[in-house]
Formats: sequence, C-alpha cells, structure tokens
Amino acid sequence: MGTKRKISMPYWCAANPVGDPFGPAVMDRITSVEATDILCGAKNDGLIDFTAAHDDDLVPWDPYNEDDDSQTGSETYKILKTIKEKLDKAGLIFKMVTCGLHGNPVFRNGGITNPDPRVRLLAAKKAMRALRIGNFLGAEYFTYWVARDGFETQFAVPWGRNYTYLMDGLNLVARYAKANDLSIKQGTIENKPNEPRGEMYLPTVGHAIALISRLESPDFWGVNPELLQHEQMTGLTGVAAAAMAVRFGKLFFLHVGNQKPNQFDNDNPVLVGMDGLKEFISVLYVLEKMGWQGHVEFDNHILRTDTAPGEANKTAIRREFIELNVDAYRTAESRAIKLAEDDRINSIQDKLWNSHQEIADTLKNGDLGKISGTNVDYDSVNEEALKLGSLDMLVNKKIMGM
Ligand code: XLS
Ligand code: MG
Repeated sequence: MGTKRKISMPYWCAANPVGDPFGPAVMDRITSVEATDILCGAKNDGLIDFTAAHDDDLVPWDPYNEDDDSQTGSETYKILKTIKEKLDKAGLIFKMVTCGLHGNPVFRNGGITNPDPRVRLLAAKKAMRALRIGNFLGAEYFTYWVARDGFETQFAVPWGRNYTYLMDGLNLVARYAKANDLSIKQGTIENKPNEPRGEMYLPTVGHAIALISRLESPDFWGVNPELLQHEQMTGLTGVAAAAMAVRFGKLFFLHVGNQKPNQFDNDNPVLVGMDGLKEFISVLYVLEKMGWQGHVEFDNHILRTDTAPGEANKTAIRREFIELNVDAYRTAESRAIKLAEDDRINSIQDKLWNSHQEIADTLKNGDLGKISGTNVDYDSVNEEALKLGSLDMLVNKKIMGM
C-alpha cells in the first residue's frame, strides 16, 4: 500500500514574491488574506491538507502594541479572524506556527540568543504573541528555526552562555504553551548550518537532538529538518539525518525542497534543479521502511525564472507552483513506495542484513562471556565481496523506470 503522506504548504512559500540578494521581488506581493484564498483553493482541489505561517506572514508586529492579537477591536484581530473563518470553511488545518526572528532589524545579532537582554526580551514577547496567534488558529506545532542565532565573528559571542540563552528561550515556549493550555502541544527545532548568519548555533539534526535532551520538557520537543536543503548545504546527507531522528522518536515533521550540495540555500521546489533526485527518493524510502507516519511541509519557493509581475500572474503562478510541488512530491513518494515493496531489493537486503542470526542475538543480548566464547572464521568473512554496487545499479534502474 505505502504511506501517502499529508502535505502542508506554508504561507511564506506560497506568498513569496521571490527576491534574492541580487535583485528585488519579481512577483506582485499579496496580502495574507489573498494568500489564504490561494491555499484554501489548493485544499478544495485536494492538493494540500495543512498550512503553516510565521506570525509576520499573517499580521505585522508592533513592539509598542504587543497584545494587539488579543484586542478584538484591533486591525490584527480582524485579519486573524478573517483568515480563521476562511481556513475553517475550507477545512484547511493550520498545523504549525513559527515566530519570525530573522526579518526585523532589531534581531540582526540574534533573537533568543542575543547577548543584549533587551533584545532577548523582545524576542521572548514576540514568540509568546506568535504562540497565541497559533493557538487562535488551532496550530499543533511551534517551530523554532535558528534564524539569526549564530555569528560571523568568533570573539563577539558569550560562548557557553549563548546555549544557556537558547535553552532558556525554548523552555519559555514550552512553559507558555502548557501554562495557557494552548492548542500547541509540541515544538520542533529546525537546524541549519549557515545563512542568514555565517555560522549558526544548531547546524545539524544531531546538534538539535542533543540540545533537546537538556531542555526542561524534552518530550515536548522534536525536530523538523529541512531536506534536502539544510543538510546538503554543507554536503551532509539528509538520509542519515532523517533516519536518526526517526530512530530517536524525534522526527515530528519534515520540511522539503531541493538543493545542489554545497551551495547557498537553494530552496528549489521538490526534485527541481540539477541534483537531488535520488537523494530525495532515498529519504522518502527510508521513512517508508522505518514506518514513519508524519507529514511533509514544503519549504521552497518559485524559481525566479518562473516568476513574472502582473495582477493575473500573482495568483496563477503561485497556484502553478503548488501544483508543481505536489506533483513532484507525489512522484517521488510513489517511486519510494515501489522501491520499498520491491522483492529483489528486499531479498538482497535480507541476505546482507539478516544472516547468522545466532551471532546477532549474542551481540544483542550483551552477555560478555558468551561474546568471548563465540568464534567466527575470519578468512571466510574476509573473503566475501558484498556487491553493493550491483544493488545500487538495480535501484538506479528502477528509479529511471527500467
Ligand atoms: C529557512 C527556514 C525557514 C523556516 C521557517 O531557511 O527553512 O523558512 O522553515 O521560518
Ligand atoms: Mg524550513
């Protein structure tokens, strides 16, 4: 059968007007209410199941009016109410909220790890407001991605304390969600190696999982790695990252897109771009084999070549972008499921992984005397060639539909 996963398309991807460091936005901008209409349309047509947003994707932040989300007469409340009504009507589930701590210039030297306590306080209050907004829309997850919590200059960081600040900030999120009985029951950490900072404090999935073990409520927290982008930016593989997170019960959901290894954060749509086809199918294959039940969330943008200004384009191109991503994701997913069900691959793996069960049991049971007393014939083990190359060729041919 295979797992047909639920799909989330966030506001910041669908609404992205696609600027880059070398040129301004190409697409006409849309409001959060217009973005809601595009997303609800995609839900009505069976393309997506969930959505997600930063606080700033929905309503602007005014640090001098920090409770505007709760004041029923405010413009902020009116916009949020309109969005909620539209989402409810379409049955589009608002799955995750995240707090934007990268855009506003006050956070240019970091949000929750900023060495200046005044900035950390602003970040904490903004995060609490984002949690309330998420609760209003029924979000289940709060995501912390490292944003500007990082550095370029080694001597400007209060090392050690920066990780204490990080833990304090994340502990506050979990405490606020629990104390107010918010709809948000879980948090996720999204690692990234660099960009926007030269270096970030949580560059890998392993860093994030290690940090979680030191938090006040480790069960509240998991990870949402962005694959392929955030691992492959530094040449790491998302396959091992995903597998480790699943094995530790920490993969809450996945951000997906495409990436050419060792480049800037490409954020290409799934499968689109020079590389990544086999790597992405491999990630989905591993998740299928490991029985992971979570959902995927796109985190990518329209190729700049595929954007165009203009009133008609602003809706049509964004809609085509959602269709392209869903088509690419479902294509990769169905190929991954076929590979997981392939008898030849399964029987080769069985021979590689499930031989000599008595020895495997001895090692698993860990009885020191029994391990010392068990012998293998070194020469016969050493003289076996594994033929992993032909397994890989078989997989490649199947990916190519041969
Ligand atoms: C940036 C991140 C970001 C988060 C949400 O690289 O992927 O978009 O997913 O803030
Ligand atoms: Mg992401």
